[in-house]
Amino acid sequence: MDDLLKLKGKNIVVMGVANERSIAWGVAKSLFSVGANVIFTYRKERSLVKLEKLLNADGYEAMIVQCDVNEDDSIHEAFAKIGAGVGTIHGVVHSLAFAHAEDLRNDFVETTRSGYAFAQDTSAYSLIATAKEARPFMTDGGSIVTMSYLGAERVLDGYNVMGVAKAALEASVKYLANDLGKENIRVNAISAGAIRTLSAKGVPSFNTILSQIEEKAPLKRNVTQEEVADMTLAVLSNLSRGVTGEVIYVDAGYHIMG
Ligand code: NAP
Ligand code: 1JT
Repeated sequence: MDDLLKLKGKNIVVMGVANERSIAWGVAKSLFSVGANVIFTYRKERSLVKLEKLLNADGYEAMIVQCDVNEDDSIHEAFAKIGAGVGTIHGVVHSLAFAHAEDLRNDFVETTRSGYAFAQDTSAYSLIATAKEARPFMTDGGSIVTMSYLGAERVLDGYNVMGVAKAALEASVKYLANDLGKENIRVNAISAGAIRTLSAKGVPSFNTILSQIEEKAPLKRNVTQEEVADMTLAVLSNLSRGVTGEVIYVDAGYHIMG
């Protein structure tokens, strides 16, 4: 299996571990299990502390670099450090998003100019900036994967400005895939089902969302961090070498329902 994946010893950058529930941590665990060399980026010091604890507990070693995707210099410096450390980057997992709480609480029509710009900057533009900085080190080709959500294409109560940012993110995946395809760099999104992570914590209706999915999804359940992580592994791996510009759903089939 490891031979089919061709991820052993590959340098994969994972962005967006805040704690053990983060989708990015699930991806990192799957990557460690197939012998990849994982490089982490984090923003808050609190995330660094959590990440170091998680790595120590499982006996993993990894390079860790700070990166605030709201700052061009921070992204540039992070990838310069990673490039200097590992030489070639084979994959990037962009697993981060942010919006102001009031923009998820209020009606969408109340979205402010600054709240809109902030959600777009953090959650969609950050993929473009990341791809631009990773590209010089992706000299063997590779795979860039981001995390999206169904709110990109359907109106889901409360997702609001994040839905519009995810729509921009999914469109950016296609434009990036077109630009970078000639360098054999693939760019895809995973549209994950709802998972109780730190991001979901501030969402008051999250329990209702999870039970609606359980009732309606073809698989009659919600998805797990591990299921999203394993599909991410497939998209990073040689098994998906013919796939780019795609949005792949890991949502127990929920999105097909009317
Ligand atoms: P999470 O654990 O809260 O992860 C979100 C990450 O975003 C955190 O590590 C956070 O880092 C990072 N982040 C936010 N602003 C940043 C910035 N300016 N610079 C760098 N990092 C920043 O939640 P998650 O659910 O795993 O989210 C990961 C991705 O999955 C997001 O794109 C989310 O939209 C997507 N997704 C989640 C679900 C779900 O139901 N959970 C469903 C579909 C898609 P700090 O804490 O250090 O700031
Ligand atoms: C953010 C938050 C990005 C929550 C997110 C997210 N991507 C997925 N979720 C979980 C979620 C949230 C809502 C929802 C369904 C799933 C919160 C902080 C900003 C970034 O409603 C249908 C609101």
